[in-house]
Amino acid sequence: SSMYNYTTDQLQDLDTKHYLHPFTDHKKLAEERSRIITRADGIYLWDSDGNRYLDAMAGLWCVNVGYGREEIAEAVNQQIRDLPYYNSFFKTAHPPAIELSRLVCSLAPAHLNRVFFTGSGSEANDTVVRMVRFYWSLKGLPDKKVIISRHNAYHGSTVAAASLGGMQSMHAQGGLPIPDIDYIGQPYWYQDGGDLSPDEFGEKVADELEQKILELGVDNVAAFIGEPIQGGGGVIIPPSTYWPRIQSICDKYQILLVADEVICGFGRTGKWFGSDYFEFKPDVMSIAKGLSSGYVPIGGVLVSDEVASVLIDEGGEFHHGFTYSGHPVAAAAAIANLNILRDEGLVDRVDTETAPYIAEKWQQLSSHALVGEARIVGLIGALELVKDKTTRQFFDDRGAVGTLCRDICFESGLVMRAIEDTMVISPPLCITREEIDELISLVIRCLDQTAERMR
Ligand code: PXG
Repeated sequence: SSMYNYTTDQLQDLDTKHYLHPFTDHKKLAEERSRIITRADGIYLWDSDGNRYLDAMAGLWCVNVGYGREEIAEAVNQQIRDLPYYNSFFKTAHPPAIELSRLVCSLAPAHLNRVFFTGSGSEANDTVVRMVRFYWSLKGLPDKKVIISRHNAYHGSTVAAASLGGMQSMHAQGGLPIPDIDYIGQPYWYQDGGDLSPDEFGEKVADELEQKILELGVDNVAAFIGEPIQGGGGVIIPPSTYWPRIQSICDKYQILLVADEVICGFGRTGKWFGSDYFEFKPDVMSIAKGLSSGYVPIGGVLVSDEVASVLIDEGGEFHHGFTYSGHPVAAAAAIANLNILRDEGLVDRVDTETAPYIAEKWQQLSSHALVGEARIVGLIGALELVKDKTTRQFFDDRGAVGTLCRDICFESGLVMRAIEDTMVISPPLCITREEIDELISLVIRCLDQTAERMR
């Protein structure tokens, strides 16, 4: 970007010299060099050489309203002028944090009426760990500490959030998980379902929660946490039997049900929240990403009236908070963003128009030789690239074909993420039918080229 007065080459050199990237092998990156993104509009990105990309990932599953919304720029600009920073510690507050809490609670399920703000989804999940344990200690049950999560879940990268996550590669670095986190299987029918039907498999993996509670002893279990649809794990869309069964097990043993709505929240599924889509009732909900469409970092934790009443009536001070909890500029961005989502009816439009439109075309991709399964809900979808479609057998060198396909996508002007050999999309919710047509034809072209280059 001209603002920085560097050539692409210079930027890539400086990048290699100084910038440590998230989740990156820097030795490899130094050889391949970074793609420098300089601007964006709607669903498109441009790099420093002027190449255009259709961003089918909405950044990192977050730019729900699309790029370039003036209303958010204006709101942020005005807020920086009025009050760029103040905190909510020590009996203070400010209009943007208050208005955002009202607005978020008005959009959330009716029984969730209080929200704690953080700077990210990871901080939200760290907050969840402390909050649910505090909740049970206030109820006189301090042994109820274990939070049950799922293998291959992604809940963030801070110490507690990475512990909640079920990624072995993350646990291996830095001595995680922290104590009192446990895991059950994930509802990944395509990989793990064997001969069971998806619905049978959904019940079977949900029942692992009951077995785990009995194994640990219900007196030791605080909560279950899950993403309504696992995003980073590969867009794992659970069978329809899964969430009702999880809900009934949480009810039966009276443990808290935590929905990590960081990806599914704010319209991704065509409903405001993933728990609305799957019709379950979380006691606690973590949010981030679509809350501000990623324009400015912000996350949060919503709690039910029941949880709030215990924390507030019995809790005294909760020794927890961030300098940037309820940051006024982030709050102003989030308010402008949520007003766009609501006033333009973007969530309904996904539900009634664009999701059905893309779903039909997405399903047709399963006839491609490489594609074992095409699945999609709302505007979050996946393609399983496999060696044998009839036996659901993955490639031996798992991940290689996905990486090849992702690189071909980039070369072709399409951003799709590869999670091993699962190609995923999560485009901005403002995507139009014409843009969906373009997305689908790019995907087909990239699949064809991937198949060709594998030969
Ligand atoms: N929960 C979920 C469900 C997430 O997807 C987080 C928590 C953590 O949020 P922060 O704001 O701390 O990053 C996330 C983040 C990917 C990928 O494509 C996904 C995320 C982040 C980075 C990469 O696998 N999701």
